Amino acid sequence: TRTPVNVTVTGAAGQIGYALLFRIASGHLLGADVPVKLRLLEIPQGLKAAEGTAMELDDCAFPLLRGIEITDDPNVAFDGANVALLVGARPRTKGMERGDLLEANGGIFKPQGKAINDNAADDIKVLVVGNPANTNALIAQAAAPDVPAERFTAMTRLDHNRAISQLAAKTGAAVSDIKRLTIWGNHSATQYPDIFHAEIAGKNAAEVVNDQQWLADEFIPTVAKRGAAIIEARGASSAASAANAAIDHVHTWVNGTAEGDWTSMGIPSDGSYGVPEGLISSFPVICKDGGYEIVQGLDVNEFSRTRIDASVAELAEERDAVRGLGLL
Ligand code: NAX
Repeated sequence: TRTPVNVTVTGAAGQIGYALLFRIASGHLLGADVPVKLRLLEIPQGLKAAEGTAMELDDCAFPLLRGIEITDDPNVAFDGANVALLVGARPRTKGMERGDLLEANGGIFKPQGKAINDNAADDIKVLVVGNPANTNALIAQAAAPDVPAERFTAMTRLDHNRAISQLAAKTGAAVSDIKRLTIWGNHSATQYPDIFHAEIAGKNAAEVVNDQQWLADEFIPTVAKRGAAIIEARGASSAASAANAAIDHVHTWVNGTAEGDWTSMGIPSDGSYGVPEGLISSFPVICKDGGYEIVQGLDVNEFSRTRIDASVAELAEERDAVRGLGLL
């Protein structure tokens, strides 16, 4: 029998946490044969609700769930962690400037990065979901000098999945026929969903679509502003789809991308495609044997170059702002 994998979830009492924990416990994160132990990190005000969620997890009698621990201490939460899903973050509230938002989140992700550095297992894999996800991941990564930088990743898989769904709807293709889509840059309104290398049932997606105006005026803004559209319709931000994307991200990282396909992950740049080294930016990646590699050699056309550069410039600005706040 396998030793359980320790999975830490922060913001466990939040709405994404509620959609996420049951799928982790039922085996969707790591695999149907992998037992898990859950560690839930919350702030003191969230502990009681997290306990309620833990009671419900117990009531599911999940065969793979080998324990649940709830704490407000990051050192306890990340002790021996193999996978960490950093979901809890400080949302932007009325009157808050961007600098205030980055500072408030620095106050969360810097100590969590240090706690991961000091306590996590050697094979720790970190996914940051809490926004601004790329820059929060950068702050946590910088606070964890003993952990290889590439273990810190930010979630753009929801954007990736949204883009696949929009492309399928436009072309009438099955979702499962769409491969090699890429999200570049920041998980923000500047992100660039790229279909020029994507395939639909083996044919080039941009050629199948053959409609540059739809691409520029509908597809890209629809994907980039989908979060706001969900809030408008639902009265609350994306939760189940975000949890689903977090599951997909880690499952792919651990178990690999399918042959002939790739995925999108926010990862520390190695300088590929002109993205400054160290920025946590979304790239096309192939996952294999528990690691990942950036897909190399893609031809980036003018249309794509402008958009990738704009999103990467925003990431560099965010990095400079948090550096100015002493968070890096
Ligand atoms: P909620 O406000 O429902 O839940 C957040 C939870 O985090 C709360 O229970 C809160 O008590 C807890 N928390 C706050 N600070 C904490 C800390 N220091 N340690 C541990 N827990 C802490 O938000 P929810 O809807 O679950 O969203 C969570 C985050 O995901 C937000 O930052 C949101 O912006 C972000 N999202 C990111 C997405 C992505 O694609 N990367 C998409 C969905 C989502 O918007």
